[in-house]
Amino acid sequence: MLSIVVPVYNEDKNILNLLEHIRNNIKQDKEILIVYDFDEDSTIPVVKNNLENFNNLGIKLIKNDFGRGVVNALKKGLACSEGEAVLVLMADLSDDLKVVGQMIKKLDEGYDIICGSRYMRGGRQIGGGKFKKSLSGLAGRSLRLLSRIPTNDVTNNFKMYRKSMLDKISIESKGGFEVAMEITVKAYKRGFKITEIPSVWLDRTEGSSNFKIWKWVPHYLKWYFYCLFARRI
Ligand SMILES: Nc1nc2c(ncn2[C@@H]2O[C@H](COP(=O)(O)OP(=O)(O)O)[C@@H](O)[C@H]2O)c(=O)[nH]1
Ligand SMILES: [Mg+2]
Repeated sequence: MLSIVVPVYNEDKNILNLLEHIRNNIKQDKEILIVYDFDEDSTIPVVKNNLENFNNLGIKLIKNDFGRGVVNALKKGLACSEGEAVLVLMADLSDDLKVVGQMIKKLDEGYDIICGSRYMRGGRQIGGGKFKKSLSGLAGRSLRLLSRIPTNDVTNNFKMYRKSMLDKISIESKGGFEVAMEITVKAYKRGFKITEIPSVWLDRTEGSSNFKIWKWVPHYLKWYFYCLFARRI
């Protein structure tokens, strides 16, 4: 079974499109963990009122009780996943569901992390802040060259993880989306197999971004330097 983890913050305008998209593109046996921070989140009533339209998707609404913020929502979702593989997806339709089949194939070939990659040949990012895009592109490409980690896009959260590998990695991240980078660099240092698949990232058309670039840059830097200088174990 595939566990799909979707952190949500007031995604009432996007969530039904996402569920429709998942139904059309991911045929595998699955559960969808929609992780929200507080009971008033606008996503919740929309999901509840439409459950019968999506009754074979294994939808679970999960309250993040690890503390507010996307880092805790992601940790909660990963912890509650019951599948052999976990796919992290954003609710705002930014991720490229057409490549999920290829990701599963790579998992079957023995890879432990399959990174959706905007910064390899065939991958792209459309829209989104130019500064954030340049910074993550520079970080991803330079880290591959300098540390030989086998992905150009370590910061993308659109990744598939083998659950048995996740169970061996303790997550320390406290900022936000850097958790994907933490898991990937730690897995690399421990000798797990990592690969990437080109994917196209689209900026949201509904709702607004909650990405806190200045707050989170130091957290990303920590894992950047960890990847460069920590010993392989
Ligand atoms: N639970 C939870 N989800 C969040 C939070 N902030 C963002 N998200 C979700 O994370 C995903 C990506 O968020 P977004 O703000 O669009 O980030 P961006 O695409 O990098 O600009 C979406 O599914 C959001 O609903 C948060 O504080 N808590
Ligand atoms: Mg977004």
